[in-house]
Amino acid sequence: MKQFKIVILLFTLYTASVKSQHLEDYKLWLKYGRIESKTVLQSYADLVSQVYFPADNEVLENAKNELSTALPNMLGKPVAFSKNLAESTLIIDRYDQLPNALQKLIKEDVDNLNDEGYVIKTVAYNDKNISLVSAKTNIGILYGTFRLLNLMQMNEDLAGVSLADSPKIDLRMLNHWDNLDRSIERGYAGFSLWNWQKLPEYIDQRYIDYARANASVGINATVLTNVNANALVLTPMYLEKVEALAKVFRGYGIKVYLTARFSAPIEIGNLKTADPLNEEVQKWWSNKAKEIYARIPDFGGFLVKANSEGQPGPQKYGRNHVDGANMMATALKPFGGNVIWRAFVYSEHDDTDRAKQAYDEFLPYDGKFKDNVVVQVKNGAIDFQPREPFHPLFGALKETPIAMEFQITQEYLGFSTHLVFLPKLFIEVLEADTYQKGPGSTVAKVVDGSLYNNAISAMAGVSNIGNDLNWTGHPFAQANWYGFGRLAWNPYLSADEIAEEWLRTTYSNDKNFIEPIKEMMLTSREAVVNYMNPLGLHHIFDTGHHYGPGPWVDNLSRPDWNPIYYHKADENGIGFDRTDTGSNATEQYAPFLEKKFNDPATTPEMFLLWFHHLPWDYKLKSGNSLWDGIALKYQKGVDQVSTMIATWENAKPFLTVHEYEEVKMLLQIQLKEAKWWRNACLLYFQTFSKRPLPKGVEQPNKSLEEYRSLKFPFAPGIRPQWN
Ligand code: BDP
Repeated sequence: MKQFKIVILLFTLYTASVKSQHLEDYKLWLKYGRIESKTVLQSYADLVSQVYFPADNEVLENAKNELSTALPNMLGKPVAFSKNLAESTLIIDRYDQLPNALQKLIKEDVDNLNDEGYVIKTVAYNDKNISLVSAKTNIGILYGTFRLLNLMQMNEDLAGVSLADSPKIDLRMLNHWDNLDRSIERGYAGFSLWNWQKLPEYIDQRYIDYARANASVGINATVLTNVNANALVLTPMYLEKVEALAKVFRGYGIKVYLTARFSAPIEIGNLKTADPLNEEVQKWWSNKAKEIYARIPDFGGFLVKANSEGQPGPQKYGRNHVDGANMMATALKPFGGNVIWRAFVYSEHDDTDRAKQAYDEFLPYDGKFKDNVVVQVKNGAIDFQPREPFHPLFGALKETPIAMEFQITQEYLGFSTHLVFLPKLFIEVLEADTYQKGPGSTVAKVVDGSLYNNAISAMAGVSNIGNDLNWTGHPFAQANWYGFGRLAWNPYLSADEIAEEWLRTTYSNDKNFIEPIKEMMLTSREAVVNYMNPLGLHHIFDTGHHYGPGPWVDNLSRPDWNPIYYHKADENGIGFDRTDTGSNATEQYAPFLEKKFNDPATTPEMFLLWFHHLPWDYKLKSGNSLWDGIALKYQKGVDQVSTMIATWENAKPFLTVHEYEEVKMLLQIQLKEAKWWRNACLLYFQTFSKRPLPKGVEQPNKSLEEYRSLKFPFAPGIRPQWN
């Protein structure tokens, strides 16, 4: 009997620990684990021995709560809050509240901050060193508090800290492609967080934790609904629910936006038209704005996908994007709201190269939008591929604020089963030089508004968040949410810094763990390019769901939905000729780049087949033929995943069983799928190249027919009914 009890006890303890390990995933990079180093612990204990933190509003209370939860976890004892500023060792307060003597000590730093920035500084005050977190605004204090905790999680030496930081981009937004039925278009981490049925009464703890996580990296806006929009979200029944979410998020400096379906006046307003020049329609939108702002005074505005992939828009009435966007902008203007108008357009009635269409359509509108309109452009001209040259509208639109749209959810990068560190991709685009105002006109400078002095700057990321226990499906996909937020705050950060911060706060501060795992993260993006879309290949994904390879697909209703449109493989060679002998998409870039991209010899090889159709025996820089080069890249991608597996195995001693196992299993899937990509693509392209696989490339173990016959009717994230 006694033995039996012990077994039960052990089992209970075991299941409890497994459960709590899973719950660790939920905490994201805000784990606040106990600090192990005795010296660090002591120095932090001194730092926080008495904390002055008056909190007289919700944002400050949230900051103070974060501190009250985090510090005891990290330091092992409760926080000693004090009302006595003079005796405190850590002072967290708004600048305008500080005594003059303290203000003087940080005046210069504070003067240089913008409204969301903060200062963290050690200063000599009353004959002793104290630490100060200050800002011009409450939200600055919240960001400063999160940063302090972040530095502590990384065991940074805070003794002489002097740091002043402000976000470089105004709107740092997540775009949720969440539907009202809680499915998520291109979502791979479960269902939508927004539980519409239980709202507005039931406030899920997840809403709060979502807001905390966002605020901790500076994300300050969220679009709750899918760009393929449903007008119902604009009806009173849903607005009441949106209001409840906005109330939670407000306390963390996050503004709510909604997607606005262009035909909403017809669908929910009983009007006969949605013509933007019709007075009734204009009045309807103005009233709608008024109704929303009555509930949500800090409502951010609308995100609109119009006349794109079947979505309604102004063109139905013979009007254009400017008419549509400005009509909504007029409605929102009195309340301070913005219109984020997407430029993701390409038409089935236009046989121009799809990569050219958005530029052709939007460039003539430059300078014509109202001042509360931002045009949102995807990072590349096609569609969130593993690698694309930057979208030519960046730098070309000179008088229109242009928002960067990245995709954090991995629609084209292995869903939530592949470990791919996306900041590498984001930074490659941000660092690209547009040359539109001479050398150094980087995409980052366009996006942060500094190149053309735009009044609003914005960066959006299509969210990878769902109701999976770990939020993002793959534990390492959390790093992509984190990294997006960090880059939206500061688009000049390096991938190395971001990976290191995330690893330290999520897993461990041990160098022996961090270095190899960081390396694994940093190479993971190139690996996925290699095993999916090497040398500039793109959009060769299987139909609809985009799960796995489908380079052979040629039967979709629109030519530009078919992979064969993009790779153009034939017996003579492979690639899309976008030079002056082909679609001439190169002319949309600044002359320096146009020239460079027109010549295969000066085109970076990573974009070779994006811009050129080349013979199979074209000689690459390595000396290999194009065919051999493609095959070797596919093999390299597979080998890189094998290396990732070995690296992860070596990290086992630093990980809990759960942490180790979950990523190990996912990496096995990634390896299987990398091989699938390699085999399927090479077998298919070989039908044109008619050449053997070069030495070093593994022979596929299945036939092309077997790969072609695979069907995935239930692949996740597939488009539901769009209406
Ligand atoms: C494509 C997605 C589709 C989105 C579209 C968009 O496949 O689900 O609706 O982008 O961004 O990549 O509007």
